[in-house]
Amino acid sequence: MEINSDNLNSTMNKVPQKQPYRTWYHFQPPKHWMNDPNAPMYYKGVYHFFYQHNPHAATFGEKMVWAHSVSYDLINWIHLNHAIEPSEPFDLNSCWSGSATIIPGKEQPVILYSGIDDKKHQVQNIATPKNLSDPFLREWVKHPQNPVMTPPIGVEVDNFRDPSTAWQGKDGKWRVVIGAQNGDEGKVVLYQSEDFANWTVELNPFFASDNTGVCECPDFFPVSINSTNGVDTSVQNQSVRHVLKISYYRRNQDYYFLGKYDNGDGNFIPDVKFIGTSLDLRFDYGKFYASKSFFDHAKSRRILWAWVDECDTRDHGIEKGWAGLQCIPRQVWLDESGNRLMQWPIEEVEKLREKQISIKGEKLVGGSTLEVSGITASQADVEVLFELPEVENAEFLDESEVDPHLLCSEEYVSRSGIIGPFGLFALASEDQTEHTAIFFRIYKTSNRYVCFMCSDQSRSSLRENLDKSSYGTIFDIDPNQKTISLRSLIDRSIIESFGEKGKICITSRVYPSLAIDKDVHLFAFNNGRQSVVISELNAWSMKHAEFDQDQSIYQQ
Ligand code: DQQ
Repeated sequence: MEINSDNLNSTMNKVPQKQPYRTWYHFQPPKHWMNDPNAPMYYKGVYHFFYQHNPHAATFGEKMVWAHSVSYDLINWIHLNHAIEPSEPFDLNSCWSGSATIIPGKEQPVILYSGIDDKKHQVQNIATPKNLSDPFLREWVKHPQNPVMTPPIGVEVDNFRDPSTAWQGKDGKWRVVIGAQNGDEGKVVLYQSEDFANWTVELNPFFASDNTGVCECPDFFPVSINSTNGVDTSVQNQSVRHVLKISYYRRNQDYYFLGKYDNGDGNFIPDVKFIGTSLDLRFDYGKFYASKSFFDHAKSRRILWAWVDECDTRDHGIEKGWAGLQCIPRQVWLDESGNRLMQWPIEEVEKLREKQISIKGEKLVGGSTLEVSGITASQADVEVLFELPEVENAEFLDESEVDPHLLCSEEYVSRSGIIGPFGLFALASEDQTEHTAIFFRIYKTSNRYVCFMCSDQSRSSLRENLDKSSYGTIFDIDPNQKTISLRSLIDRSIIESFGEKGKICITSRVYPSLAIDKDVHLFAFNNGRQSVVISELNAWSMKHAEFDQDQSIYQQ
């Protein structure tokens, strides 16, 4: 088939023309369903991103493939042919999630992925690039020894999946963790190998928790204690701590555990156990699942991706012709306190910033709103620093009676407190009947000061039949704290918000009916009784990222 700009576009755009919810700079496939990020990696100057994809519909499929895209900057992408598709007895019923490991010395990327085999058992397989001199690594070859791992004793045959990036211990052996379940116990199992092809399972689970369902997509990586730089997955020394991330199937949420990884006995000792309350650490308190990180050695940073699902109905997904997208890749590092991770959108996203507006020293008295005009509010990057009144004046909160998620629900944003709620109304209609409120409210408890951060979607759309849950969490603040910061990446149906320079992240998916395209507005607001000051607000319209299709896709 000869390619020209007309038929390229018509082939790409089988989705309906009017697409108010399709994102401009968040990664999406040209059409149909996507979920987990798979095997993100940087290899010889190119970023590779694979993802779970149903190439036939905007719904999860019975034969999932690994779609593949490449980029030079993690923001503009070229979509390639599928890298891995069901074809062999060991993956005939789907190619599910997995990760990449770059073998040092040989400098060869190896993918470990889960196959759903001809008996519908979950097994682990290897794929390697066919031609290392192709900079885009378009073709992948399945290993002759596949499957290289089958469900071990004590693991259900249909709950054994999602190999992590492997790491090399001080003894030179490779190790990898796999998500699993047995009855009520969700677990992460550890395998070891000397040659990356022959793997043996460790009898004791690497990690286990009750009543969480399968521990999907485990991710295990070191973080520097003294630097925001990332480190390679195999690094083990006194200057790092380790992070184990689990995607808990029953909760549909990602949790992470900081801890000590001692290669002497091969155990990971998390600082705390999973307790199932708001005290458990999460990358993101909103819509964010199956995340996966990789070490970007080009810029010495660790980057995190995650699947951001729809909150709309399945039928609307089918009507739109697509479902699912990815968060903007985030740099992740250990907070100075050593007790939590910080996240920030990669700096490359700022290349999309254009028209900028700034507000400085604007007082927001209780009950006021201020329109932030002059930018394209449907696709924007907004950074705001609020100056707080004395936090000593904050109202009292009895923590034993509060669940942050419940408190952040519908009426909370309009209920006036002393300090807050204050923040942004994003993707708002002119009359504010539709808006998503991202906001803070300060309290004092019996022994400390805390801040609530919420993303309230209850007024995000006049449409019914949407999941309009609100998300929120609580974090400590310094009694001498004078300011608090918020950044929101707004992109038509997604708002990713970063509170306190990336300490707390909340992602929302919303589908306004009035606030679309040119009718989208952005406001700052304060519903607290005490005034807060916008010390500084900078907002930019965001350009469209480029999502191109590799022409070789059409040469078949
Ligand atoms: N999605 C994949 C599985 C994984 C789940 C299938 C997590 O491998 O456990 O698409 O979203």
